[in-house]
Amino acid sequence: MKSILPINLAFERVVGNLAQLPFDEGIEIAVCGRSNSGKSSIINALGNNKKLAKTSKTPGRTQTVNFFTVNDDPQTKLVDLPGYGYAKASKQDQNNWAQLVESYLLGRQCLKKVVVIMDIRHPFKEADLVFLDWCKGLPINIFICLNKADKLSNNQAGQSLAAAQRASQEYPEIVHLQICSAEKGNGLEALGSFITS
Ligand SMILES: Nc1nc2c(ncn2[C@@H]2O[C@H](COP(=O)(O)OP(=O)(O)O)[C@@H](O)[C@H]2O)c(=O)[nH]1
Ligand SMILES: [Mg+2]
Repeated sequence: MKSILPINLAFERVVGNLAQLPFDEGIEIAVCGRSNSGKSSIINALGNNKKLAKTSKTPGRTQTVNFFTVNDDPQTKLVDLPGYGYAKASKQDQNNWAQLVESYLLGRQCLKKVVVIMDIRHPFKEADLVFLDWCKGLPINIFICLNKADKLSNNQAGQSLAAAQRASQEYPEIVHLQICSAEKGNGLEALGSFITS
């Protein structure tokens, strides 16, 4: 079977607040997750381009939303939302994040799919639940990536997946949980089909 990867992801625009969002049209697929879970690394691995999104060892505080067109279709966009759950972020930064992301999620008609990146060693943390609770009842499908699987044995990864599956029962919008590694590249085909299908 022909691989679905890499996806052609082309940077389209960056916005710093909701007033700058493009028209609410076409299809948007949002990507979010706790800072340091590997969100940028996954986007770069999907696009096979290390320059698409900045990766870092220290969690950043960027509160911007980056748009990428998917496979040259100007009506289909991957939306890189700012990460959450960074313990050292100021209250002000956390409030700004919450306002931006919650308003985007709740107000966006063209948002059809959401990808949540979690570190497989720490899935479904409090900050993830806050985010998933906002998604409750929205007409979207959610795909969960349990990333950094290379840090665990297959057995440990399986246990983490089972625990994550139990936690996900609270969220009917979650359609798939996938063990993956941005570093090794495994598990990304399924994510690629979710994004492009
Ligand atoms: N071992 C391993 N490290 C990863 C993986 N994905 C990301 N990382 C590392 O985790 C750190 C944070 O990654 P980044 O993509 O910047 O996370 P973001 O804050 O969620 O965008 C970086 O040091 C990455 O190299 C993975 O699959 N395996
Ligand atoms: Mg990042």
